[in-house]
Amino acid sequence: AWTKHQVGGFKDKDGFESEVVRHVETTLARSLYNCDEAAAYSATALAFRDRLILEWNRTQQRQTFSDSKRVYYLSLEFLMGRALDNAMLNVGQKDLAKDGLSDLGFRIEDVIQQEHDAALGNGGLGRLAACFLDSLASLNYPAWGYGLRYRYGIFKQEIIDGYQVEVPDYWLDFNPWEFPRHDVTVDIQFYGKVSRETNEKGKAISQWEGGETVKAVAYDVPIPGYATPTTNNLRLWSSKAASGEFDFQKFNSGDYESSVADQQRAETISAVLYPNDNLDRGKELRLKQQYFWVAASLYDIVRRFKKTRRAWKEFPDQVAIQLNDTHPTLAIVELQRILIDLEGLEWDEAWNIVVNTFGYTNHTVLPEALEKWSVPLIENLLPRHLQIIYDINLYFLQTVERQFPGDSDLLRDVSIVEESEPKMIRMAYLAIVGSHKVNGVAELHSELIRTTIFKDFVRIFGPDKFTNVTNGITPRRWLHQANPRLSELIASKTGGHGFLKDLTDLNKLELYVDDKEFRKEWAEIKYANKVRLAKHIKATTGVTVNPAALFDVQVKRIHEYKRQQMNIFGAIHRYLELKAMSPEQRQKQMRRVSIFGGKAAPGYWMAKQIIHLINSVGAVVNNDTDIGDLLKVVFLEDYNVSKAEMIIPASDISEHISTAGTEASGTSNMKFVLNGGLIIGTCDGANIEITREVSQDNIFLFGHLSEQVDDLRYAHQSGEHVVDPKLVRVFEEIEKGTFGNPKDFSDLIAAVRDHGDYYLVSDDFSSYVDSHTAVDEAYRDQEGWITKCITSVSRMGFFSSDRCINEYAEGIWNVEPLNTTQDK
Ligand code: 26M
Repeated sequence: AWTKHQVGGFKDKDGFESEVVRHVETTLARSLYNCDEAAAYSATALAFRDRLILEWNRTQQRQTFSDSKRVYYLSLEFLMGRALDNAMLNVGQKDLAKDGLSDLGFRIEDVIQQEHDAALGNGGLGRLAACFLDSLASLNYPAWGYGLRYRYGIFKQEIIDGYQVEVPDYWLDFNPWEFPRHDVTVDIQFYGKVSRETNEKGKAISQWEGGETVKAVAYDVPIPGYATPTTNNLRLWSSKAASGEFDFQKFNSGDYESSVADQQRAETISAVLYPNDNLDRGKELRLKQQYFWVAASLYDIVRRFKKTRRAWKEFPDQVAIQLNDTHPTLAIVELQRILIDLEGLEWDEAWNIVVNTFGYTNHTVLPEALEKWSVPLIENLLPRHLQIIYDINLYFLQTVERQFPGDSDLLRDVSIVEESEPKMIRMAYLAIVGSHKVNGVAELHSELIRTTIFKDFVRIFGPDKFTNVTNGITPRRWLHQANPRLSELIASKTGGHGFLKDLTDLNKLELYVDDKEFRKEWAEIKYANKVRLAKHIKATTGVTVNPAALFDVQVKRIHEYKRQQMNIFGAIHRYLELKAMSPEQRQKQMRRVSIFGGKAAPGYWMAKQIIHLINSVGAVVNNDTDIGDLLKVVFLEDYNVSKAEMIIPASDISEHISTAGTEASGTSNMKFVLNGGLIIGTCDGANIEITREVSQDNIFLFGHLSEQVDDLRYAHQSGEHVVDPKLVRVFEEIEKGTFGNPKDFSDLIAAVRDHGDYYLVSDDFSSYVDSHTAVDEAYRDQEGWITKCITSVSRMGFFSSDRCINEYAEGIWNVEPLNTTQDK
């Protein structure tokens, strides 16, 4: 069995304190007298880091000696958030650290707050990767994450005069969680040209020559599992100028400037995370990032495989590579290139290895997010890869032609090369052809990819290649860490913290749903979480909110398909209804706080208008003395992982209201319910499976179904589009200037009224409003509400990312956990 001592934790509180003091005095070169909270954080982080390293090294040794198959999770995004709290909880020593820090004169909460989020991601896709790393380590899978070490993560959002302003996120000033591996580097080639030679055996050999070289340097981040010694590795690549003779001469001959310019150009590759979410812009630097990261990672993986001295055909028995969306699809081409050009394998043998190695996860059906790269761009940057892509396509289309003779429409439709001007490479198609499994991230989404965007590939490859793995979340961060009091309460009823390792244990709670004392504590915890959020709202926006009001939360990236515009139109509608009431009538209404948060991609005009409208409505409503605390509207600045940890446990109801068929899964929906909040949502993504688990009675569903969406859109385009009368009233009020200059919001209104209402805001508006009325009525019955919340939490076991990772391991990777009890 695992004990604290085994994971190399501190022997006792004194042991911890003396390590903190040592780091303050030596590593940080400060005296205890001028040790502020920032220094206390640094020293605590360094002390825990030292502990993690020992287990990390042991884990790597164990995995190497056991010779077992490893999983490599390739993701351009890892939205990790803070590491210290997580590390303390995972090694089971947060209480000890709390006492130790208190002896030194610090409150642990304040120390934790000093840490800068590691925000190397945009939203759901990046956070999913982070939850997966936690589960992989907690379940003892031999697994590595591979990503890019961006110098700037997702921008910080400031709200100035109601508008979003982007501020660069320079997060690397002090990062105790990474270890530079200056000895682990890979030279990455770009541009150049391909020459063909014939070798002694008369075989044609392609060689990629010339061009420029950039150096990839590895930075390793330890990933501790919960209550296990397993500490896996996240390897992030940083770009650097390759110091060749050429640069040296330049520098020596006094050509400093161009030498420095070369250096800067190289470093630009890993400089910044692209801030788009669900949008592809086809920029050359993005393609460079992708190849740089993929090539470095594959070189590393191949190098590790070669040390085993196995035959190449055993590669897929040792290596599983998962592609987090199409962003790493070039890995398929790169591995084929390594095998045929560098290792001398025959095409078919190599291709077999490639296909058996890769799995591809699709995260979106939105057409604007499906990656395509122009042929001239690839040809220039990666000339040999383009040739290989053409060959992959040729062989693929030949098999299609044999299977469906004469179906030239099909050939055109499934071709990896789109015959446009310029020609484009369809990355999703390349990923499908080069993988043995393709999965969607929730049942509806997986069904949609099988029947719409990838339907032709189901005909060609058969249905078994396409599968579903419904997303999940780590209960360690999203319950134990974010909501410690609720975690303790649950532990007290379910027989300890076992539910954090097997979340289906939550079902034991259903026995206590009528337990008075338990219900009271439950309600107190929710209230305390709301008080904490109310303080944050006051401190950051100046708005006073009543913690007894219903907290209605929508926090996620701002996107038209997620329909924050519908939410704010709904809030305006509520405001108008309240205004129209007599004071006596008003007194009977439920109090609401409408809470928004989320970043808009910097170039996304409509999303920025939505933010501005929310803030403009807040400015009016929050200062209307007729309304008081019956309605408040707030926009929380700079939504990120650590803010989510505070906001989610404080919600009564959260909004997951995407147009049916557009949100692949959603994962915050799971986090909210796990923390004792209810959901208002559409029949979309994982909402559907949440409903299956918690039952229809415990969720507020509304709106049209995904099957109806095409017909509705078609009707909008052909006939006159009639806007819902309540929405018309909302538009009138905006256009009257009630919320400031109506011109600022005219595009938001026009999208619904004049441009076909692509996201069906009007079609769903009345059922949305009705659903909110149902929420009010349900909340009026506080006892009934608490019953719904407890029942829902008890049924959330399915949504652990542990379940999800086990499904990948069994159905896609064919890997098993590694026993950790053997070693001394
Ligand atoms: C693409 C090209 C250039 C720059 C950026 C991108 C890009 C970045 C992120 C495209 C898509 C990105 O993320 C998509 C995403 O986050 N999808 C979400 O994935 C979650 C995890 O599976 C799901 O829960 C969400 O429903 C889905 O929207």
